[in-house]
Amino acid sequence: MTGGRFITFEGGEGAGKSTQIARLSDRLSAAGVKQVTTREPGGSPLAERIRDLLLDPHAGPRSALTETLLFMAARSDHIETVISPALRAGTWVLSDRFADSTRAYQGAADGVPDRVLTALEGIVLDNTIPDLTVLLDLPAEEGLRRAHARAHDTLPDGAQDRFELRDEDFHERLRDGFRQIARNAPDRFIVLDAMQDVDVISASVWDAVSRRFGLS
Ligand code: T5A
Repeated sequence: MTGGRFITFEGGEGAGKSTQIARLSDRLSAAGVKQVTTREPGGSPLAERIRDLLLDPHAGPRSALTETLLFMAARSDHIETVISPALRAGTWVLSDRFADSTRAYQGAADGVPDRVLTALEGIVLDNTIPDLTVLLDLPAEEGLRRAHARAHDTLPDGAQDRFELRDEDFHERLRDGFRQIARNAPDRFIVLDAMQDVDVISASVWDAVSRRFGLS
């Protein structure tokens, strides 16, 4: 096997991506696979600064296109400085969100046309396509409940980011959007029911990863 493998996790708010990435990372380490865990928006120093701006609920109004361009700028730096160098060095990359999130949030849920996203992906991704994407699918209501509960546990003021504050219709469009994206790329995606127990989901993730990449 030459080069690293690129695995992304996608889903709505509170779907359990961070939880599952941590577990997969542990399993891969135990199997002797060198990997880095990263996230979007963010993952590099510049992209983390753009993340702060993107998630700030007080940053003021902006169009979905402007938001898309900011996500793409962060992604471009993340690819150039973190993802591509790691993959070239043979290190696997596990990313909490990637380009499918822009397709779902800014595209399906917020109306940025496919042709715009396709054009921007052509410029920014430079053929950096995940080898496998795990979609954690769950009802919007449950994901928001989990995200709110976690925020109250970890942040003094129970702060919510600007996407968590969007209405329920937005989150339903988002869920449908992710499912459609997965249907359009069945060879790349596995879709898991994120209402299941954490252990059941992590066993399914490991089964998919170990089969696809020939690990035991
Ligand atoms: N965004 C991002 C865009 O709009 N466009 C883009 O292009 C990109 C890249 C990022 C925001 O930016 C948007 C999407 C987001 O709104 P974020 O803070 O990174 O913001 O938010 P999320 O990616 O949604 O991350 P979260 O941390 O909120 O959710 P996770 O990682 O999916 O969930 P996790 O693992 O932290 O779990 C949440 C809670 O649920 C529990 C956990 O213990 C935790 O308390 N949990 C479960 N409970 C029951 N059963 C299970 N199976 C559970 N799994 C986890």
